[in-house]
Amino acid sequence: MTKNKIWLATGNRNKVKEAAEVLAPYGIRLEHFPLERVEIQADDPADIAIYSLSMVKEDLPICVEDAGVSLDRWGGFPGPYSSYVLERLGNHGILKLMEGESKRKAYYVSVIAYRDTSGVRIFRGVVDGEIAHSIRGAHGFGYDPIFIPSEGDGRTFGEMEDAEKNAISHRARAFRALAEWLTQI
Ligand code: ITT
Repeated sequence: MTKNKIWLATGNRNKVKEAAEVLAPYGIRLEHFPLERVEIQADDPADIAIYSLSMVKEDLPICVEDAGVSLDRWGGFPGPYSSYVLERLGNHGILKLMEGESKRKAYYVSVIAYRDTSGVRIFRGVVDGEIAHSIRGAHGFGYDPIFIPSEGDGRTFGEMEDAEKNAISHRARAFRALAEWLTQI
């Protein structure tokens, strides 16, 4: 059941761009399905993604991705509240709350809920890192200018080209897992 075209339902074009670049080498084309997601409140991003996916009634091979950043020092917050926190505080506000804090470990999580005629499947990706002391870089989106991946060279995702972020990002890992599953069956 190899698929060479799938849809990503999202209101965020950056996600589509990043995911499309990851899927292309597998011969899978990604189409944008514009959707302003209504997000339920849940601890597990898989539950949030599955709910959003259930709102899409079209009979297409389609997925929803729920992502977020979690800070160890804050017990995993904001996690599923990442959009809300970014909207209300912005990266400046987060840095202000983190002022003087030496424990800055964080991780990004991406969870994809994918549906086709065989049902719904979940794919996950994680990238570890830490919160920077200042906002750096104009690439990427969201939390990227304050997130320094552990596997990098000290730059934030905001300071990296798309391809560099895609080599190690949570989203790339989740979409590679999806692509491997799609091309193996
Ligand atoms: P959709 O819900 O429409 O897919 P969104 O941007 O709201 O788009 P999420 O709910 O998955 O997506 O993301 C939660 C927040 O985390 C949101 O503020 C994003 O900007 C941020 N975020 C997600 N992935 C990110 C990434 O790779 N880099 C930086 N910030 C990210």
